[in-house]
Amino acid sequence: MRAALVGPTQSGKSSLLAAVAQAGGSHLDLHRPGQPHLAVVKVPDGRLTWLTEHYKPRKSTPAELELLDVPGLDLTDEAGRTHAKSHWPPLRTSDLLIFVVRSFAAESVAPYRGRIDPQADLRELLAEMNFADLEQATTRIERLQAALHKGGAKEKDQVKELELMQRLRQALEQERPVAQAAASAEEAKLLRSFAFLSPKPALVVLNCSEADVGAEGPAELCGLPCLQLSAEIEAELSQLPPQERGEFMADLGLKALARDRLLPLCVRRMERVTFLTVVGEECRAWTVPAGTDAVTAAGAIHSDIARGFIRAETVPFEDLRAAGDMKAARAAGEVRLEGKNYLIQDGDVIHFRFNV
Ligand SMILES: Nc1nc2c(ncn2[C@@H]2O[C@H](COP(=O)(O)OP(=O)(O)OP(=O)(O)O)[C@@H](O)[C@H]2O)c(=O)[nH]1
Ligand SMILES: [Mg+2]
Repeated sequence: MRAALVGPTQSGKSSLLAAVAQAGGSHLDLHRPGQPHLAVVKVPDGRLTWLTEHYKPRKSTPAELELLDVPGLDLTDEAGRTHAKSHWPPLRTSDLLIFVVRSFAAESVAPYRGRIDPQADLRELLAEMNFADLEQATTRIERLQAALHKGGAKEKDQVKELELMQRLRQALEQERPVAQAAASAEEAKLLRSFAFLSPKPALVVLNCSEADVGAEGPAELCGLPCLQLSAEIEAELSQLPPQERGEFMADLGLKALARDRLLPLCVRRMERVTFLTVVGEECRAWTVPAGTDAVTAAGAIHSDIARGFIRAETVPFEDLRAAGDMKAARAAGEVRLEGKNYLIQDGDVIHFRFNV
């Protein structure tokens, strides 16, 4: 799971990355020559916390998420835009884009384009993603046309792909969703293989000034879910010992840290579900794409468990908590025996039975 922080210059991306990583005690890698900063962060999950307190295992392993901090995009001139393109590859390999725009004003931090307008900044970023896809599609169309001109054994496939790319280009020009260009599941798969930017799941962080901390902020910006927070305040909070954070947060009217608000939302936006396991001395949270079946989920743990799959003993976390423990949940008939084709639901606590 990988998410990338993307935004105009000086919007607060690096401050946010540092805050989220430090608050969770995660490693922050700022020295990756030629590559964006990276933090591998632990996704906070109250269900895992409950299981850990209940079972007291030696090890408690949360799901992890890679956060990339891409250098700010300066799209105000051609040189900036050319440079911005060098950042597309890490965005293409990300599963989620987090657009960071600012509404804070500070004399020492020059605003992008000389004005504070987060909505306009976001519109510009979205248009740039669309434009990057348009360029990619156009390049592909030109290559296919050149190849068709020469003829060859792959001609039939190339004609089909050309038609798809032309439909795609039309969709992008009309600002329609990329997925609409695909006429079949096969075409949808081919489109996905190009890792276009505009169809990626996304959310917005609105980096606000200190005065707005604790206020709700808009729920959406340009149709994307939006979290309002102050990267600077969060960075300060993350440097405090955890036991001292509560008082400061109460003063600021903050109910939760950026880390606790942002990371679970990232997982949801990536359309992934979390299941939990308690095996031996370890409680662990795993995430898989929504719609994953039990045998595939078992394979995410170990290929042997998928190969020797017998059944998945499954109980929804809330039912387990209500029952008090596994024994009581079993007695109440809450623990189901599911087969290979069962689709994993968010919050399932699963014990895989297998035989190899
Ligand atoms: N007042 C205020 N300043 C902030 C806030 N967030 C970041 N800053 C300051 O703004 C400057 C830029 O912050 P960064 O986190 O480096 O921004 P960035 O988006 O990573 O910048 P680039 O990578 O250069 O695009 C720093 O001096 C921060 O201290 C905020 O919420 N309030
Ligand atoms: Mg930065």
